[in-house]
Amino acid sequence: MSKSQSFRLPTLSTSQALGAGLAAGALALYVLNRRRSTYKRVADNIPRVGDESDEIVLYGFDRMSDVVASFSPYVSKVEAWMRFVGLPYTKRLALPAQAPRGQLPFIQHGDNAVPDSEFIIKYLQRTYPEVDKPLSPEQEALSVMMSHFIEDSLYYGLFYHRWIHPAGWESIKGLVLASVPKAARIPVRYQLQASVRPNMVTKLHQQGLGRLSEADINMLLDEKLAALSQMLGEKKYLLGQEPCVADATAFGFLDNALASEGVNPDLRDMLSQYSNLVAYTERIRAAYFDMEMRFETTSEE
Ligand SMILES: N[C@@H](CCC(=O)N[C@@H](CS)C(=O)NCC(=O)O)C(=O)O
Repeated sequence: MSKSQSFRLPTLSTSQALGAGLAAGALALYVLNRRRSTYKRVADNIPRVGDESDEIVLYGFDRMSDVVASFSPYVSKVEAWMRFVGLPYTKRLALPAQAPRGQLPFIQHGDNAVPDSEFIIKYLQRTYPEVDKPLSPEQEALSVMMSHFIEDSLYYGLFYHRWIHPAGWESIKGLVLASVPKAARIPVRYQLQASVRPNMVTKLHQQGLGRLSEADINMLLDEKLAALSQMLGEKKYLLGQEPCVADATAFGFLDNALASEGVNPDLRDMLSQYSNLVAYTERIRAAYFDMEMRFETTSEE
């Protein structure tokens, strides 16, 4: 065969090339979407109100160490709020896969399973309207804004130090492994390494913070801690003498971050500069978490 007769790719017209490109793109999108279809929108509404005679059972992670309410700041938030208003509950240990929408916390109240800290608190406020002290419309607005500032913004700086920063990751991994039975450590270690950590990295990347340098992440985090510290000032709670939902949120996240273990020391140093936030967290812990009698923790069904 002479060189001039050797195999040559057939040439495509511009419209054929465009069509083939579009078809390949559509196929790639279809395959990617199928692979990422873990996101499920649930059609049913979360229950809004229950029967006040039912027992409240809170499902969440266990305590992270002897001083911290839970591995999950959202679980601590719900626990703190129920303790602020004096609602007795039983806490049972659970994993996210057991939750109605795959996340902890959730409560079981009679026939109602209620997920998501925000929905749980609203549901309990409606079911037990007498327990919570009413706030003025302006205070209510401030409480909503501060809660979301903490959960949706400040949280991601803390998240970086817990899950992404190498020192934080080593500590949290050790704590998680120490909290599971010995026989489960090898599969849990594998799960942490192969799935949990990569998911955390992706989550922070998609949120945006994961694309910044550590110095930039710390600068933003420090600014937010300073803002929260200013909002608290010398007051007992964020809105004055009585704790509100925003205090439950602040406690959940600060307590989790101030844990003596499982925390990157750089973060603890940053937090310790805000002495009013540290004292506030310790005050809430002492006032509401040092008594266990009415708040039974059990891992049994
Ligand atoms: N918006 C939810 C967030 C709860 C949440 O992120 N829970 C985490 C534990 S801290 C979880 O269960 N994650 C498992 C997952 O998302 O797969 C709430 O306020 O309760």
